[in-house]
Amino acid sequence: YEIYRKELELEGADSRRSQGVLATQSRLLIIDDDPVLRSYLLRSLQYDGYEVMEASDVESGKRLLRQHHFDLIILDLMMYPQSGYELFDFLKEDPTFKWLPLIVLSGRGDLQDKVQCFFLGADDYVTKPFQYEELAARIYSLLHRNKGFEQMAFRDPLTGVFNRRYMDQQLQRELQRIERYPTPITMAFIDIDRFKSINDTFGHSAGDVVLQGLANVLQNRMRVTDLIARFGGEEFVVVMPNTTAEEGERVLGEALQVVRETAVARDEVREYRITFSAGVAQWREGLTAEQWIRLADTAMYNSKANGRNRITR
Ligand code: GH3
Ligand code: MG
Ligand code: MG
Ligand code: MG
Repeated sequence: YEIYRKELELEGADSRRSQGVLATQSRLLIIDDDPVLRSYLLRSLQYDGYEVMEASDVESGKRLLRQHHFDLIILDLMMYPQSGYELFDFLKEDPTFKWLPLIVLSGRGDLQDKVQCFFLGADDYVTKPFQYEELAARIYSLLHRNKGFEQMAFRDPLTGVFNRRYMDQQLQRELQRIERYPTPITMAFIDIDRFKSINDTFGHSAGDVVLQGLANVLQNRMRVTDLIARFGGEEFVVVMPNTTAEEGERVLGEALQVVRETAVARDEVREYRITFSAGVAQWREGLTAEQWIRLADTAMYNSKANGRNRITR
């Protein structure tokens, strides 16, 4: 193949910077029968920060897809014994792969192939010989857009923290991880005190501002590895990996102290002050996600019963 690659010194530095975080968070799969092209692409993409795996035929591509999570596929069409076309049905039939971004990278450039691939589910089509910079930019664009969709699907639109659906999904993953690598993990269930009176006194949109303000405080106080989700109306859940109940209680106590001492939110008219009640529960062997949540929720109710504005373990 005739492949051009400009030296990555000037423009390359720029594109690497913008790909940066996205690349280090993304795993790509190359399915192509040409070993020279594969190793060239593999090295280039790795250089740009991506994690990359390769397959030389459709069957081993499917195997990798079942074993690992991928963020994008680069697929050749002309391969032996099965052509790249054989992968489309496989992808379409499985809900986990259905929306996986797919770029066809093919030596066949005729209109019919292009049109067919797009209707079969490809997101982009690049013909060989190709320029690496263009392929990399197309990869970036697809991943970037997908990330935006993920944000919309997994985030609570009002506060920007994760939604309950995402939290449920992550809890399952965390519990699987802990079975293999046992470490303490603690959950906090947080409920704003007398929130209804904020709505009743100042209006529903003031209540919304307060919810955003509390979400901000939580995001500032927690570690990046902690998962913060809006569980329901004025209830938040924080999942803290590598954290015991004692540590979790202390962290939540510090957050509550900040909330008490400062206004969590302000609008044109006033500043809003609140407190919350929280329950903290460390996961222990045998607990399902639902049971674990119930423990934290029960501890939260004890905080309410004992006068609110406190943390219970
Ligand atoms: P407690 O201290 O016992 O928790 O009292 P509370 O008033 O916080 O509890 P309650 O469950 O009675 O009230 C929760 C209120 O949260 C009721 C509902 O109107 C309000 N709420 C739920 N979701 C939203 C929302 O998205 N925006 C606003 N502004 N209010 C919400
Ligand atoms: Mg080929
Ligand atoms: Mg509530
Ligand atoms: Mg409440």
